[in-house]
Amino acid sequence: MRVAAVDLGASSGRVMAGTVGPGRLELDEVHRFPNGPVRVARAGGSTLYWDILGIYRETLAGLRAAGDVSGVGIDSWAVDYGLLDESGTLLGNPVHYRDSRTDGVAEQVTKSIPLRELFDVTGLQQLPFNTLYQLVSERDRLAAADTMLLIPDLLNYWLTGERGAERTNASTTQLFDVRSRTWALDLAERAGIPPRLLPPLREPGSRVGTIRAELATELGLPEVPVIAVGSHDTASAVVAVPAEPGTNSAYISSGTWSLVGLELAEPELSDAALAANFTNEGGVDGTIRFLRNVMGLWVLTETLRTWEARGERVELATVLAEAAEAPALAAVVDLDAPEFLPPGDMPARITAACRETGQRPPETRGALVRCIVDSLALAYRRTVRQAAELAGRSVDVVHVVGGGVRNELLCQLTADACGVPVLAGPVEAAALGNVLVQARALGAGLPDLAAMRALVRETQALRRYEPSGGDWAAAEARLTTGALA
Ligand code: ADP
Ligand code: LRH
Repeated sequence: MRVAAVDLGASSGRVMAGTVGPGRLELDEVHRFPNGPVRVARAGGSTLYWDILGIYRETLAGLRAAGDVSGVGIDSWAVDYGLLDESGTLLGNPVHYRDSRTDGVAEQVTKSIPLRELFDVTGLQQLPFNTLYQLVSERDRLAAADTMLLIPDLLNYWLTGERGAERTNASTTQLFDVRSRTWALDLAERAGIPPRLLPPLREPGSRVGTIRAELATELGLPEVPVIAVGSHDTASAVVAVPAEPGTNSAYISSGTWSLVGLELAEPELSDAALAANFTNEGGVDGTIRFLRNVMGLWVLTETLRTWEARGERVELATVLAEAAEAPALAAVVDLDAPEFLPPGDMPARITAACRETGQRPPETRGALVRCIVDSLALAYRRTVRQAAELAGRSVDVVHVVGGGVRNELLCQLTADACGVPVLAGPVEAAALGNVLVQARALGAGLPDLAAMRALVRETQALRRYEPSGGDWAAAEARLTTGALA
């Protein structure tokens, strides 16, 4: 069986043709295009948008390139959305979650809806850009809107004409009840968000509709079903984490963001989980992703962008090789600090963070990249340990999936920092999870997650990294005490 998986990441979008059969799971990358924020001026400032029409155009180009398939599924980054009016017209361009429109909004909302209550209902971590806060930030404009569609649902609507909200991505909005698995309508109303905006929910694996006939004729696309996959990219990525049943594993979905945590059967809603700012997102087959967002390779990407904007030519492979040669744990910063969220001059922010904690800032490009990678591994260590403790589990192996698998230095340092082996791969976990859920929906067997993961283990190249030491506890102490190395 051959299906098309559209996997839209914050740094690139890709369309894969996936082939599934007994003992067979293959991805053929038929189209890839860059993605990222677009800053546009307005009176008194600027707004950071996604290029949603470009994303749609490239999605269509990818679907054409995929050729003959039996199904199409779309996953993307979470939380962002487009608003439609009653006629289905898009009201304004979707705003990027790194835009400053949500500055201070969470603090305002939690004055009337206490954080403990918000967490109890939704199970979500506090991120300034949760859909709830984005909608509150544009409350005055909501009267004109009829429906809010998350990014994959918006593209599905353009492909099929059907409106709905796939459940795994709906669970990232902070407007979704983690226990009843329905929209938290009361909470929406109290926050001033019209409940009519929240469309009917659909399950991963259900059928969204069929590619519209006009598209099929105009572009030569096959008139095939569009399947609701785990449309949150992290939900799809976790489907393809090749965990062995019966092992104690954690996962890190390492791309623009690093999503670090465990798969649970039930949400973990303790005071300690709230205090540690862990999230309970909904996964495929009713699982819970108990994890925390770590700022991720975004900081490295932005660093390269900053250097390039100054006219320096930098290759990722070159600076990573320099970083591997630079002294280990010379300086570390807390990458989860809010100053690393918006686009901007990351080298300057890292220098400032080192000074604030009494550490000598990195002086070469290699040392600066080493600081980022060491700091990322340190954040992984802290988060894996916290997740295990909060869930009352031990962790004997850490699975790393996503683009970060290609960063061998990061994988080795992750094993060192966590003190357990890392199993790295697959790189394209989200696309594989997307393909697997479609294949099951279209009758390819694969009764459960265990069967899907067994197929991933059987067919995908994985690399094992053994822990090799380092004084990570001392490095961790430097984040808070500011003691010199
Ligand atoms: P997203 O889905 O968020 O767009 P990906 O999972 O595609 O992210 O991961 C992108 C990241 O993977 C890049 O930011 C980069 O740091 C890392 N990466 C990709 N290719 C390589 C490579 N060849 N070597 C090292 N790192 C890589
Ligand atoms: C990763 C991701 C993550 C969200 C973020 C906005 O791509 O979906 O799970 O928190 O984007």
